[in-house]
Amino acid sequence: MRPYLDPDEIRDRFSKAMSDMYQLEVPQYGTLLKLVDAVNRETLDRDPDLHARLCDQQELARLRVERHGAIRVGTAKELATLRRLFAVMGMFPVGYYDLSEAGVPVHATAFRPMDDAALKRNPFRLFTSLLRLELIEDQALRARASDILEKRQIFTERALELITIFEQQGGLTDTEADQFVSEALETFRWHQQATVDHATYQALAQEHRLIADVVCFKGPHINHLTPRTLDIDEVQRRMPDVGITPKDVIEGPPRRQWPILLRQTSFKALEESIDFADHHDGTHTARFGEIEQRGVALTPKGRALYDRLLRTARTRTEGLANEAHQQVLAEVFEAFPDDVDTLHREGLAYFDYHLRDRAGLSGPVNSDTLKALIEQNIVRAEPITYEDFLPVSAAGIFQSNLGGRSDHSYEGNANQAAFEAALGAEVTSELDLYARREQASIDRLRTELTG
Ligand code: OOG
Ligand code: NI
Repeated sequence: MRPYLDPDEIRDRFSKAMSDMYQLEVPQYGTLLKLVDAVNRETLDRDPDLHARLCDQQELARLRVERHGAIRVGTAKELATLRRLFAVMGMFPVGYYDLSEAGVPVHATAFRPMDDAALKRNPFRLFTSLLRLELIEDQALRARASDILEKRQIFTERALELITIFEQQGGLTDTEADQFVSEALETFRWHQQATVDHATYQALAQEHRLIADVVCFKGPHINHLTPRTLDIDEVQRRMPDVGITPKDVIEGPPRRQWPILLRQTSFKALEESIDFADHHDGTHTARFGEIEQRGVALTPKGRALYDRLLRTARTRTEGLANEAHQQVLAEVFEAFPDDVDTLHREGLAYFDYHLRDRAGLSGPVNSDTLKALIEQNIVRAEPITYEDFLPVSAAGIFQSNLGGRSDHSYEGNANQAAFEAALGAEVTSELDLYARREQASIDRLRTELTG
C-alpha cells in the first residue's frame, strides 16, 4: 500500500498556505498577526497561572496556528463540492447558522476538524455561507444572479481530480497533497477583475452588498482570517496604534474571569479597486481581518442563559461605543456564574475530566461521586474550548463589513433541511460533539478508577 498523508497534515499545510496568501493580499492582516502575537506574549508573561493552564491543556502549541476564515458561495453544487474538498483535509460540516434572522440572506455551516486529536493538531475551520437567492423578491434580479453563478467554475480541474483520487484511494500521497493544497488555494484567491459589468454589480449590491460579493467574482475569495488572542480588549485598544481601524464593538459575551463561548472583533474591510467587465473602474469592500478569543463551550442550559442575557443587553447597547457597550454587557452578565465550580455544579458548561491522583480510590464514578472527586482534588475538571461560531456575532461581523445594512424582510427563514440538501449531507450538531467528549472523559475516568 502506498503511504498516505494524514488529513490533519494536509489541513495544517493548507491553513499555512492560506495565511501566507492572505498576508500578501491584505498586508494589514500581517500587521494584525504581529500585534496579536505581541499581546499574547505580554498576557502570558503577566499571568503565569494562565500560562500554566494553557500548557497543561496543550493549548499553547496551537495558539499560534489557531485560525478560522470565512467564504461565501452561490450554488448548491459549489457548496457540495466544497464539502468534498474539505473532507480531504479532515474538515466536516458542523452546526447550522441561520443569518436570515439577522437580516443577511445566507445560511451557513463551519467546516472543521471534529475529534480531539485533530483539533489539537490544527483547529483550522472555515465559516462557509450559502447565498439564498430564493430570498430575493425581484424575480428578474434573482434569475440574472442565478444565471451568472451557473456559468462559473470555482475549482481548478486538477483540484477536482485530486478530490476524486482522494475519495477513490482513501488518501493522498505527500506529492499529491502538496499539489492539492496549491490547487485548492486557487479557489480562495482574490480576483481584481469582476465577471460582470458595473451596472449588474450595482443592481445586485443595491439588493444587498453580500449578493454582489458572492455573484460578481470568479470565486469565493477568502474574506478574512482570524488568529486567536488571549486578550481581545487589549488588541482592540491597540489596533489604531498600528494603523488599523477596529470595528466599533467587540461581539459576544463580556470580559470574564472564566471566558465563555467566543468574543470577536475585526478591522474594517478595505475598499479595493475593481476592473469591471465593461472596463468601468469601481470599488468593492469585502476583505478584512478578525481576531477571536475563545472560552468554554456551554451546555444547552448555559447557552439558553447566554442567549437570554445577550437579548437583554442588546436592548440597552444600541449605538453605544465599545467601552459603554462592554460596561452594559458586564452588568447584565453578572447573572452568569463566573467560577468553574458554579459553572460545573449548575451544569452550564462542558468539561473534560482528568484524574489527578488515583491513590486510595476504587469504585464506580457516578455524577455524585464525580462532584466529590473534584472537591477532593482527585479529579480535575478542564473546560472544553468552544470550537464553533455564534450567529448574532457573525451577523455583527457581516454587517460591519457590508455597510451595516440589515434587511428584516429576510427574517424567519431558517431552513436547515434545505441547507443540508444543498450540502449533500447532514451537519453534525456541535452540542452533540461537546456532550460526547465530556461523556468520553467520564468513561475514561471510570476505567481508570476501576481498572
Ligand atoms: C462570515 C462572518 C462570520 C465569524 O467569525 O463569526 C464569521 C462572513 O463575513 O462571511 O466569520
Ligand atoms: Ni470570522
